[in-house]
Parts: sequence; structure tokens; C-alpha cells
Amino acid sequence: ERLKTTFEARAEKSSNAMSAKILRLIASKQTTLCVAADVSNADKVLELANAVGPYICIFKTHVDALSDFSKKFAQELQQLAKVHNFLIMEDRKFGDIGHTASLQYGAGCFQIADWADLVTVHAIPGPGIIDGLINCLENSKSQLKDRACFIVAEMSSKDTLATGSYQSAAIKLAESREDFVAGIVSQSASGISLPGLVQLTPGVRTSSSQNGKDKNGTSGSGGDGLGQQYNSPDHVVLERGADVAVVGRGITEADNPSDAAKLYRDLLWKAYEQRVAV
Ligand code: 5FU
Repeated sequence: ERLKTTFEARAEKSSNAMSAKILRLIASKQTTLCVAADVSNADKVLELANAVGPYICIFKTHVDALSDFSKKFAQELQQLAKVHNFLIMEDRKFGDIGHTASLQYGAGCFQIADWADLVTVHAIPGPGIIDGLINCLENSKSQLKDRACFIVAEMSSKDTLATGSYQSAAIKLAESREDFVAGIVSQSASGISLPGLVQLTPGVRTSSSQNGKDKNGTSGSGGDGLGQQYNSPDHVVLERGADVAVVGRGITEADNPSDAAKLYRDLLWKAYEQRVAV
């Protein structure tokens, strides 16, 4: 079944060019690690990208949290992505009607469609939001085959409202729109059937990297006191079906982010090998 299949074999079965690209990149670079760059300025993002670049498949940004976003920053990040061979995901979590999302994707001060290979999208507006983003690309210099979105079906935060029928409907939406959907942001694989879709799972941290920070006693490795809930690398890959695991503060707050990224990469890859072993 899907979770027992290797990334190479799943790439062959993918009907979305970007999901096939992600799966092949993961397989050749042997890393399922995505680093979340939740830092406050452009230089820090670039420094982090350069430090963790060799160990990641996806570098995830929140550019609206930067004090000094610029076009030059976006170009430099793209350059690092080329050098280290990773993809850029802007975790924008679009959530409006298609027309508005189209403007937010292509225009404004961030012009996300120009530089982000991947973006995240809430399912709440329904399929119109996907049509909106595709529509934006039709009028942009970026091509549809080089862009894709991930649908947020389930969140890592405590008492999330994205559960039950919402979650299954979000997965259904993703599975029906492989023309632009490369994956699903989720805490579990339940309900996901298409082999090409990539499951991205945030809320990952080893308990040893928490440095005595608030542990709220959730399954696995605690939380951050603001609703985030963590699970260990092993747990998300083996019990929750994560293909790509998102690690933010577990790496950004480490004394040496590069060493920490390598460590997470190794733990995650070992767990993946265990998952596909017969
Ligand atoms: F969709 C989601 C989700 O359900 N949980 C998340 O934590 C996204 N995230 C993102 O992953 C969040 O916006 C952060 O960028 C990152 C987690 O960072 P952490 O420092 O590892 O908690």
C-alpha cells in the first residue's frame, strides 16, 4: 500500500509534475526533512537556508513575518535552492475566494508565485481557491508545471477545528485536483489514497531538543505553550504516515542548526527505511 511504497515508485505513479519532482528529489538526496524558517529577518533566513540546505528537501518560509522582505531576498533564496537542491514552500495558507487568493498569490508586496515552488492552501473556500491560484499562473511568468500547492487537511495545534468531515473533505479535494495539488498537510495518513500525494507533517521535535521548555504532556514530545504539539521523528513517520516532516524551532533554536538538521535528516530517513522495509 501507499506507505509501504518507496518514494521512487510513488514518483512514477504521480499525476502531478511537482509531486513527482519532490518524490524524486527526496529519493536522490535521501532526505525527507523540511525546515521551517520562522525567523525574523531576511539575512537570518538566508543564513539558515545555507546552513541546512544540504540536508533538506523543502525550505518553508513565512515571508509575511519578515521585517525586511525584498525581491532581492527572494532571488537570493532561489539561488540557494539551486545550489543546495531544495524546493521553496511559502506557508501562506491561502484561505479566501479564488479571485482574492489569485491577487494575493501573484501581486502585492510578496509576489509569491514568482519565487515559491510550493504554497499551502486551506480547504475552507472549496475548489475555487485552486482555480484562483491556477488562474494567477496563467497570467504570470511562472508556469503551472513548476508550481503546486499543498492542502491543509489537519493541523498540529491543540483543539484544531480541522477534524472529522472537514478533514476528509479536504483530502477529497486534494485527491480530485492533482492538476495543482502536490500534497496534503496532515497529522495522519488516514483517508489519503493516491500514491503521488505527499504528506507533509509539522509539529516534529525530539524531546532532547526542547531544553526544558514547556512540555504539555501530549503524545510524543510536548508542545510550546501556544498550542503547538510535537511528536518525535519516528512517531510521525511510522505511526502518522509523514512523508516530509517539518521541523522549525527544533533546528532554528539549536546551537548548531546545520548539525541539528543533519541529525533530524538521519532520524527521519532511518524511520522511512524502516517503514518501507518488507
Ligand atoms: F499547517 C501547519 C500546522 O498544522 N502546524 C504547523 O506547525 C503548519 N505549521 C507550521 O510548521 C508553522 O507555521 C511553523 O512554521 C512550523 C512549525 O514550527 P515549529 O517551530 O517546529 O513548531
